[in-house]
Amino acid sequence: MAIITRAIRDQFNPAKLSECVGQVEMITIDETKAIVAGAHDAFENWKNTSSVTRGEILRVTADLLEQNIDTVAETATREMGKTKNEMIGEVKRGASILRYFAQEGMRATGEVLPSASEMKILYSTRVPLGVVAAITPWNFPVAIPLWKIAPALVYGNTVVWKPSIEAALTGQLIADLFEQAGLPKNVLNIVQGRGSSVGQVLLEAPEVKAITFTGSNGVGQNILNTAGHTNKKIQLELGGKNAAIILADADLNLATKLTIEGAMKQTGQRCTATSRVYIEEAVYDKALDQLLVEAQKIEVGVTMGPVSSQGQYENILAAIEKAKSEGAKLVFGGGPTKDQSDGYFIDPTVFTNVTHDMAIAHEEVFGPVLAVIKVKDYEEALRLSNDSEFGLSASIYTSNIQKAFDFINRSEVGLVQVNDETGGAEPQAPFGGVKNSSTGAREQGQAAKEFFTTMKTVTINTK
Ligand code: UN1
Repeated sequence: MAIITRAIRDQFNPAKLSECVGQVEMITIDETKAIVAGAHDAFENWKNTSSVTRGEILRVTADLLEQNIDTVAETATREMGKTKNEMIGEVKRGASILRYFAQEGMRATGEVLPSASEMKILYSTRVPLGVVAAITPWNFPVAIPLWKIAPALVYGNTVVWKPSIEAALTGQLIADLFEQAGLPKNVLNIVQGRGSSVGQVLLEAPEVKAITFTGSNGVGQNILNTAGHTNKKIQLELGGKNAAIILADADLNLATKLTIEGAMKQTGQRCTATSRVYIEEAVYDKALDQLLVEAQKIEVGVTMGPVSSQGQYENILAAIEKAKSEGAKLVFGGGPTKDQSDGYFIDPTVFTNVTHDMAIAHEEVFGPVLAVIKVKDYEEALRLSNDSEFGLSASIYTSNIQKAFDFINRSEVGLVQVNDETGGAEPQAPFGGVKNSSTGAREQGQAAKEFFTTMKTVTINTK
């Protein structure tokens, strides 16, 4: 028997770098290929299993997830740094995603259509694709995997899942829960390893019929370069540079509270995070004061966790330095948290005097950094907010219903919020963006079936 040597990775706590929280065994390229082949073999049986039964397994997984909420949340907190409170919220979200898609197993899969011929019965139905590769990030180690895996499974696909190596221990717990819930062997397969090796196998494998990915634009581009010319379906959820607009007639308490929350929640590590705010000049000074009061309330190490890794830490600090060197004015935070030197802690950071050409106004930071920009009026705010390569999410804070509807119509994003923060996603609602933020069908809600199934049209001649 061949001896397999697997690389071992030590996982460290980003809040306390001396603490090793576990080890991850990385699988080899050959093992990955064998797993993909196994998922391909398992497809036939799974596809022919009643969707009601498939849904029931998701429901049981939801129950198990809730029973294990503390372990899952704690593991994620220790390996990627999100606070325990944020993780508890995310695990609950994970359970509701599973429950929503469990119900899909009982919903209609098509339509009966009239035919031009009296003799014919015509209907459409949805069928699964085959093996789906799910490649997921560390920033939502439970919710994002589940909002890909749950619809993939309930619609009858088998899945090979590569979680980010930075959330590998949490990934293993989730995969184990599906197994405990009774998912047949090889239907969901977790593969632990680097994108450049294990991930690449998934992109190239002929058995893989669809790739769903959430992460950086760079990796998204590699997926398109590798698989874009094949007939694999591709769904990419990438970056954002989400804007909030605060108009003079806004409820400033609400607007400033939610803008800081939108920017700093999860240490700014959400593709939906608020990263620039345009404030009408009539209320600029007052709104800025209130933003800073809100920022002051954040307790780094308590209500705001560290950033997830050394790479994140260095990139965010470099973006802060660049903003300073380009002439933005630092009015809050601006570097590592002084008394928290044993982890990757960065102070919530706010810049003013930001001009549209500065990197901080248009490049994604993926950290706790907010750019504040004064505008003459709504039209200027709308124009600047739309002038971005990204188009994921945007917020407007106003009490003027015409302006709110105008913004709903004219903002170039996939998710638009009125008097609410830029982030958040409910399982029953479609999620995704336009421009460089997303490629392919929307995630979640009824939109998920666009990606995870294909249609079959059936004609029966009764004559
Ligand atoms: C949220 O805002 O709660 O990676 C969800 C991300 C997004 C999900 C955001 N795909 O941050």
